[in-house]
Amino acid sequence: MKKIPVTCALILLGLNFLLAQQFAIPYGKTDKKILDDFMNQRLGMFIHWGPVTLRGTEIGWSRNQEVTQNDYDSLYKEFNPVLFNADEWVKTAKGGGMKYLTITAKHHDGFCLWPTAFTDYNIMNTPYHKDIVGALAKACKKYNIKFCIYFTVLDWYNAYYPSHNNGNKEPDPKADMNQFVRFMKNQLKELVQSYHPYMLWFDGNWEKPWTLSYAKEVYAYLKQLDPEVIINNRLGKNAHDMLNEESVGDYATPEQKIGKLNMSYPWESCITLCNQWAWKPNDKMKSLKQCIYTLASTSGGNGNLLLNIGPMPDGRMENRQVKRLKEMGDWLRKYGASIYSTKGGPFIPDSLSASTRKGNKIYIHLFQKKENVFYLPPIPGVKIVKAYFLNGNPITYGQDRQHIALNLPAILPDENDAVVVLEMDQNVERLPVIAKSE
Ligand code: JFZ
Repeated sequence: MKKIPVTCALILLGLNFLLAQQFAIPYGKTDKKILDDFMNQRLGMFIHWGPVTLRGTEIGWSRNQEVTQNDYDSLYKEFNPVLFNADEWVKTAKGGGMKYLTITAKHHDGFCLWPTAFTDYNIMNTPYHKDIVGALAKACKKYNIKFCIYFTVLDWYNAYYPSHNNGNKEPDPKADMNQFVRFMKNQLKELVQSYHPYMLWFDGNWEKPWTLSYAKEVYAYLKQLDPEVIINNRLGKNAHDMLNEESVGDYATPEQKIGKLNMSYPWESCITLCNQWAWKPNDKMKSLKQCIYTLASTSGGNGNLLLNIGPMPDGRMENRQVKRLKEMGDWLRKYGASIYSTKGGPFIPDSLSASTRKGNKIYIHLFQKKENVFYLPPIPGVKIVKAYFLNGNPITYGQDRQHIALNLPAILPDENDAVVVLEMDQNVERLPVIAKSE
């Protein structure tokens, strides 16, 4: 008789422990299902845009540097991107295989691309006089692309914010952070309620005036406005490429680098197609191979890629960049099964290859051929039952206790990333990660 309650208690204790394990990471409050869905998208388009493109210098950062503060802050009076066409941008994203789009509604320079009621420094006071954020939100809905908003915390233009320049050491005595946070919440409420973003991409969290307690306050405020909105980790104060107890937000944001393989929390690398975030004439552009390598390697590390485009001051995206995205889209239309809705691993990615997996399939992304045989470590207890290139070409293989060996053809069937499918004798999505010894 006594044994039953004890067993019950033990089971309950065990359950509790399991639950506690699962929810032990207090960084975000967004449903796991929503975040899993976000991570299935794998590729999004980042857009950095604003009046600064009239000078071709970096958004926010060139204020008071290459461009004088006065000049920078007056550029909006000339900003008239008459060739802006939201449908075109969104179609470009879609054709590039991108599943979501993130626009800089407000960057560090404080200029707002939507008709905010809380500052005059916005698109309605430019000669263009039309809501850019709204137009993009609408076009995204039309083409089934998830619409997301970039919003900076630090705002060097706003009088309430204590620093008015990059590197301002002395806080403005007239500034008032409590007022600023009120202003920020008002703007965020506007954005959430007018455009219903799928995700909010915060930034500019590193300056002193912004504290962890403000971050928690704003996170809670947003979750009360929309419990489903996804929020990146740049509200909190910890390093961008990490997610831990000190983070506020749902996923990590390594910048200008491919994130490390990580199966335990969501992450998204943000990387520019050219060098500058905002448009720069004749900026160096990444090759198609680099783009595909970057995408396959982020997927291989179990992360997303937010690939940035800087549109021109007249409202168009550069032809060569649009063409590059189209080429990525063409690759994805052939090989998308090895990217979308996959998990990273089980093998740790490197410069030669990355792997992704779904169900009983492992996709090996081969970026280059070094030797005639490509070796992988064996997977304990798991066997290959079939192998072929994703484009249909055959491949022969061997497997024993020491290794998996793929016999490569003279020339790989895709010069950017030839994908080999390994069909395994069981589901491999939860296999532990395996290090490759090079
Ligand atoms: C930030 C922005 O400043 C940048 O303009 C862009 O929007 C990117 C996506 O995010 O990048 C940073 C963040 C921090 C530093 C530099 C760039 N920093 O602390 O030097």
